[in-house]
Amino acid sequence: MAIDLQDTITAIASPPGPADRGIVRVSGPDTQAIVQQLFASDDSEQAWKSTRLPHRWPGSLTLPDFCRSLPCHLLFWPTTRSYTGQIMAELHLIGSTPVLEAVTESLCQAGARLAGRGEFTLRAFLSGRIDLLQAEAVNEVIHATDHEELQTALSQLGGGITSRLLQLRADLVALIGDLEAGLDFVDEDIEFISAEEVGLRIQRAVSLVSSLATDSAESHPAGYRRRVVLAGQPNAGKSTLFNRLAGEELAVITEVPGTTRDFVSTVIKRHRTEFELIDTAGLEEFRDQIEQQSQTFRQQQSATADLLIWCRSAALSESEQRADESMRLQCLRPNQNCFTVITQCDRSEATLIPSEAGDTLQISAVTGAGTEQFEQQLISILKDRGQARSELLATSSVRCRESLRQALQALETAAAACSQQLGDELISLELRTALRQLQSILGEIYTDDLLDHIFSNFCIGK
Ligand SMILES: Nc1nc2c(ncn2[C@@H]2O[C@H](COP(=O)(O)OP(=O)(O)OP(=O)(O)O)[C@@H](O)[C@H]2O)c(=O)[nH]1
Ligand SMILES: [Mg+2]
Repeated sequence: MAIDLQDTITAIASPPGPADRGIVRVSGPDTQAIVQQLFASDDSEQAWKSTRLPHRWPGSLTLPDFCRSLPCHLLFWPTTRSYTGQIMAELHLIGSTPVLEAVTESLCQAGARLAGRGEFTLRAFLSGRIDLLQAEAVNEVIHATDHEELQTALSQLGGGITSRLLQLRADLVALIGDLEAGLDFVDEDIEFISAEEVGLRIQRAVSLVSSLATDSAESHPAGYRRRVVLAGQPNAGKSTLFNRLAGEELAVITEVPGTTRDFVSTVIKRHRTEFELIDTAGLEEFRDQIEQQSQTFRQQQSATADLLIWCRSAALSESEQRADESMRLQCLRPNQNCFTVITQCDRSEATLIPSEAGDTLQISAVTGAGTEQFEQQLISILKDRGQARSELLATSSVRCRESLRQALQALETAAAACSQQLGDELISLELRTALRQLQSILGEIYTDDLLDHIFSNFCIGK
């Protein structure tokens, strides 16, 4: 995208189709010179041309191909204190598509250029009126499909998350300053800030970034169906449980360990909650190419699960249970949602424990014992996850996910360096990495390709 802020741009800013009122927007240094070729205000002095304050001016538009002038209100921002950070005008007139098209055409003949997608908001961003998170929110406010989405978009547009990130950025800059000032006096044993305070300030940063990182990792576009993956050792009873939940015999079940090779998936609907349930091969060492492929499938499905159900057979001995627990941990990705279910409980002497006892439930997919409780728990976990309102919009989450992860990693390394007294130089280096990631989240560091990607999803006129 070639970015030229010296061009004066114009576009229809109201939705397509007939309406009582339509809006044509103009922004750029020649706005006044261009608009005055078409517009005359009702006052004989044409005061709008000399004012320094934004104002609404009633008047009329004269277009070359129209025999009569059109009633029109001009909203004029004569300085850079406008949405785009440039001189800006809006012509509010009758919402007829041919009229609005004729107005933009005449404005182009008078020296403007047709704006590209999102170019007004792009200018707002480039002039520093809004940051990238707010720019993304503009589009989401327009396209919000429900109240929840609108609330998140409005809060992000209003700078809710931005102000917290700016505060964090300021804290990091100050902390780096304190640490690096001390480096110059290291021989004289002058300490600008105590190690305890450094640790506390890093922890504050970790807690904000880690909650945003979790938020963004779990954020999905509207209509996303969550994925629940059954995992565990061979013969743990995964496929039996899968078939019970599916209500039909979809997966092959045998007493031979390693029966499931490909993964099997089905969509389950319960109490207005819909999710995808996936049965995978048991976790084990592979001995041939087929097993290797099954393990790859299993690993891919587990890694992308929103919720992992770890199936552990009640028939395992205590030491086998401990080994099974380390396999579960090996299978989980960091911060992944998981709960363990003790399967085949009819094969063991153990008595059933009630669900309130934690996230470990005993069931038998053969007799049906505990399966109702299990389903209820599953649904309530999915509902909780679905209702947790994210602070970041899905589009921003996707863009910022990697930056948040790297920022968190750098902050955690800085915290560890601090507690192990590895030196201020190392801490400061990590904090600088975190700071760079924050800057790209806020859009202080960007590439033209990134801007192109974000603003190409906007409509023209916004
Ligand atoms: N008694 C009893 N047997 C069960 C139960 N669940 C599964 N089984 C039996 O355990 C064996 C293995 O069950 P599967 O469902 O195939 O186990 P899996 O975890 O899918 O096994 P792999 O596909 O090999 O990883 C079969 O013979 C099942 O009939 C249960 O709740 N009670
Ligand atoms: Mg199976």
